[in-house]
Amino acid sequence: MIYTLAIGDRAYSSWSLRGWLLFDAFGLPVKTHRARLYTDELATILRDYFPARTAPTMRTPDGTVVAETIAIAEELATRHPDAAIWPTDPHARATARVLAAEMHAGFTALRTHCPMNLRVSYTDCQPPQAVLDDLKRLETLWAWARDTTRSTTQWLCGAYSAADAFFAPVASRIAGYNLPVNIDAMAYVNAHLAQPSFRRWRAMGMVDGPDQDFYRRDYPRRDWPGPARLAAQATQGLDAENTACPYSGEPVTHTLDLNGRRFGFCNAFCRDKTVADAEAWPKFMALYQS
Ligand SMILES: N[C@@H](CCC(=O)N[C@@H](CS)C(=O)NCC(=O)O)C(=O)O
Repeated sequence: MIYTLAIGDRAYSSWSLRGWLLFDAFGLPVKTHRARLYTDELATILRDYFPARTAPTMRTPDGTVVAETIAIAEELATRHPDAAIWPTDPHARATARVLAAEMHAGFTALRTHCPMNLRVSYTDCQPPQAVLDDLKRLETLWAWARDTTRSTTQWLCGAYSAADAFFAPVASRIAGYNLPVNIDAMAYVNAHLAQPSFRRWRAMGMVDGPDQDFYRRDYPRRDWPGPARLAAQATQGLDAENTACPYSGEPVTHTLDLNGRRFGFCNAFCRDKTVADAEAWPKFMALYQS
């Protein structure tokens, strides 16, 4: 038995991203059950997670249901102290908890005006003053955290912690909506865009179902400002360099081309998430570089 996690569309469900990062970024295995938001899928999946009503909700290996992302963080941290989900230093840990709690409860203007959409980036979203105020508060909080914990990493409280996982969707909004923040805050945003677990989630989000109309905006667009993807392309045919899928070991049924070479996978989703961002997937990169 391992953990299971009910999630929404990866491109749009910011709380699901936070919940999943609490596993993937800390080396904890989890099986996801993905529901499409604005359909009855989530309610259907959550019948097995009573009394939860939102994504993410986890079920622990012993069957305990835990909804609310901050509760998931606390429960995983208690059950897996070696994963260092919170910083081990008491001052840094308390600081990280303050940050996660304020993120959990606040930044309503930013969240409302700029709903997370990992599939696009805009040049300008005409942020109202309330959004600019939220951004100033983020600059203040992030600078304070780095200062008070004397963080020497790119993260807020030393090593990547739950506080950073909680801000990953905000970082993606600042990047996606081209929101104005100071140079230190932008460096923190860029650290998130390059963080391996975030890249994996976004790669899956790029191919995880059709676009949702609710998130569509008519702002002018630009390229995603994160690390550039390798120029992989989905293709037909099964004559790949590998006969076994790099992820599952199962026989190849779907292929991609990359730099004149062809690689195979055992299903369309694993092929397509690799096309979306090949460098996000260590098992594929080991094959590519072999
Ligand atoms: N306070 C909750 C918020 C979770 C939440 O609002 N999740 C959204 C998806 S991002 C959801 O489940 N929406 C479906 C609904 O509300 O019916 C948490 O911390 O996990």
